[in-house]
Amino acid sequence: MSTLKTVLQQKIEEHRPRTMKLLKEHSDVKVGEVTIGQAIGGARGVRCLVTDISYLDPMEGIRFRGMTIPEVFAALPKAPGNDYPSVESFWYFMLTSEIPTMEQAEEVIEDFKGRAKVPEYVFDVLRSMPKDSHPMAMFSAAITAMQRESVFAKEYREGLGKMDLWQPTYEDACNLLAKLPTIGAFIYRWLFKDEDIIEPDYNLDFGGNFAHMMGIDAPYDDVARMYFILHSDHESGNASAHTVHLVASTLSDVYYALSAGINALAGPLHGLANENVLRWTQDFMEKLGGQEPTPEVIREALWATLNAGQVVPGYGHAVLRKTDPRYMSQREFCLQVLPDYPLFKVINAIYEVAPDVLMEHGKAKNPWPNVDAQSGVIQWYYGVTEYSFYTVLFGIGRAIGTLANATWDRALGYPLERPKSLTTTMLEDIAAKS
Ligand code: HAX
Repeated sequence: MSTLKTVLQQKIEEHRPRTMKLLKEHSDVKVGEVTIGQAIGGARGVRCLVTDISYLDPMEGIRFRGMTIPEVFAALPKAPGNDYPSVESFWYFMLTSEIPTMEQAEEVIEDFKGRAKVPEYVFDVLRSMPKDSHPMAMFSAAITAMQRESVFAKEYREGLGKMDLWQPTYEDACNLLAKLPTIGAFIYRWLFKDEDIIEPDYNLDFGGNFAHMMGIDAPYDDVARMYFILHSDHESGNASAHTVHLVASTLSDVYYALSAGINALAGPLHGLANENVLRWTQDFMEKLGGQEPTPEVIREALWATLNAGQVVPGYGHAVLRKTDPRYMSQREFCLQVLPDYPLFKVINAIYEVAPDVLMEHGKAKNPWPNVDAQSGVIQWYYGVTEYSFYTVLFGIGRAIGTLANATWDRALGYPLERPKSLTTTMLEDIAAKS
């Protein structure tokens, strides 16, 4: 067994008694109460999910395994010449909460190379889809198509017991994750580069191979590592993570569960916001026709969007109440690498104005930018200007967190998710008695 799987098994065995004790001795202890506003309003703030892999504080932002984004980037091992850690070392960390040594990270990189080959039929499925298919529909279809590869589905059919289900889930998770860069890059080259596919180079790590198959030189490999890690996880309640958790709780394997999560990510209120930020900004710049994007002109454009009943993409959040540290991390990258890039300047100029406009508008509880407001600029700078592809990049990253969570869900024997619904009349009765 690999070092990662052995350490994971130890961690699981240490953790299980904690969950069992809580369930056995404290099942009736209340964590909170649900209001009528929450029942109708998308369960905002209802505390009914458990994960130890990441936690989102409204004011501080995300912590992965207890560490902030800068701490994670600083602590994980990096290959010589790279500024960002490998996705594989991050995968080790997310699964085990331990910072791997360089050797342990290398072992995962080698392990992934053996799992990375995408079956030929997946490309046939993608090639058969119309060229105006959205890249996210293609990404989701490719993942679903591979369900026949599931070790979990096979071993479950053969009668594997509940407490061992994490093992084939782990195998599926590694097999699936290792293939995603190839699938993503294939979709990109197929749709946008005249089908000029670049074969994988299995000497490279996850991020390096992705950059190679995209056909983009260094430092895009580091950009890819940064991007995938930043987008990996945002605790369990966001729509994509929650969807993966929900679907996997039926003991659907992670091929079904991740493709469902990708479908959730494809919504404009969620991951598609990164596409819409660029669409909005490009439309805006086109309308400017070379005119300087002064604060006044930006204000007008933002108000035009709000007055049309639309949301300003890239701003607001269901949990965060300050600027997203994932936004800040990417902004710092831009300030270092591309401070004078015109698109960055426009995005920055919007950042100077949009929070005030949203506060004046008075609806959004959080007027600050989220991860999606900044990510497209970096892609655009490196030549990935086809913004309908951006959410696929997010999806590859999001797979890391959701697949780690699905593995732990099975390890801890979490049951089928099944909240209870009430009727409107019941709520009216409850309200009348309050
Ligand atoms: N522009 C305009 N109005 C906004 C807004 C924005 N950026 N953000 C919130 N609002 C509005 C909501 O639409 C809502 O209006 P109604 O009362 O008319 O329904 C009101 O403000 C209150 O919403 P909220 O409580 O502040 O926010 P929610 O938890 O309901 O929604 C969203 C959170 C992220 C969906 C929301 O802020 C939004 O639509 N933002 C723009 C889209 C976006 O950037 N999404 C990506 C979020 C990050 C992410 O998940 N990435 O994948």
